[in-house]
Amino acid sequence: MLTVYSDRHRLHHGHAELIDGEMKPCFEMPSRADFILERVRETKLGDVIAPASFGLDPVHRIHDKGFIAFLASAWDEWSALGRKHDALPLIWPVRGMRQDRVPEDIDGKLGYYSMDAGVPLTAGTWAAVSDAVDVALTGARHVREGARGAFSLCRPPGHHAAADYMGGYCYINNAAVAAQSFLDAGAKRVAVLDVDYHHGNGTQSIFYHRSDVLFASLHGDPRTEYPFFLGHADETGAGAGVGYNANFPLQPGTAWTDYAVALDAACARVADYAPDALVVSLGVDTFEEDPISQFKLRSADYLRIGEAIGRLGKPTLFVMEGGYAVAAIGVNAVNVLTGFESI
Ligand code: Q9C
Ligand code: ZN
Repeated sequence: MLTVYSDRHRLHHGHAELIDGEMKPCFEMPSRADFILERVRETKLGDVIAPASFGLDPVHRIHDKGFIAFLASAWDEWSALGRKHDALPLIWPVRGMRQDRVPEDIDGKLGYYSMDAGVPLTAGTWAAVSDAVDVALTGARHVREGARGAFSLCRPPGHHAAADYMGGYCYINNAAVAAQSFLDAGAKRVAVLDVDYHHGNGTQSIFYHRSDVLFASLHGDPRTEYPFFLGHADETGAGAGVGYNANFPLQPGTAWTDYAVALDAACARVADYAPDALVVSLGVDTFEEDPISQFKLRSADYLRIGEAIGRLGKPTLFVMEGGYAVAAIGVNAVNVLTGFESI
């Protein structure tokens, strides 16, 4: 299987995040991609290529133009004030506050265009996130051209980013942009299967009112897990999208036996939908040693996930999302891909 990778991911390296009441080094760090790439090479998964440039048109098919312009200029606006640390939001327009006026000040814009403070903007963030979406689009093109599968080694991840906000380490929704690119090239239906530990609130919200993208997700139950405010089982789509959103919230401590039942159910939904292409939001933060997550999957279980996806028999693009047990992230992510290829 081909891997698409850009070294420019390392231009994004946030300094610290707020966790358990302390500023700690960001869990979403450049070495994550390094370990995955190393494992891709070690296992001889296939060629590794650099992304092509697609420009912003495919990004604007999913994201608000004002939001993307904000991502591109935020660091300059922040650093022009003489600020040296990462840009971080500190106020949000919650219940009853105005959502219809975009502030002119950078502190206001940071809050307007974010859902949490897990998204440091640095001097290199825009370069990294704009390359990550090209990584996703290049993998999608490869699948459109006939590959059975491709791996877009995106960093930073994307599934928490919605049309007009960032959050949860995510800026541009790489998987959603890739899914749309299949539709724009003639696909009638695309499924997104999200196996990251966290609910893909961004992807869900982007496609919630649409029937041309099925979103199916397995994740920690939002009653007790981030992102808390989306990801419940009763979210099944709205308007034209009714019936095209499927959430499988799972309890803390979930190990393979229970996970496999939900995975089979999610895969059955994908199979029923009969998509022309499948995008997998591939997070491996379901691992038992993940430092911020509560599932108990083991490395060998990722082979089984890949096999289940392979049995769907669809042209499949894997888009890297989360996974913070850095030493094991390469083995776990590549196990999904080799499991897929074994079918
Ligand atoms: N107590 C992705 O996996 N913070 N994002 C969680 C844990 C945010 C994860 C706090 C986690 C975001 C792509
Ligand atoms: Zn995650």
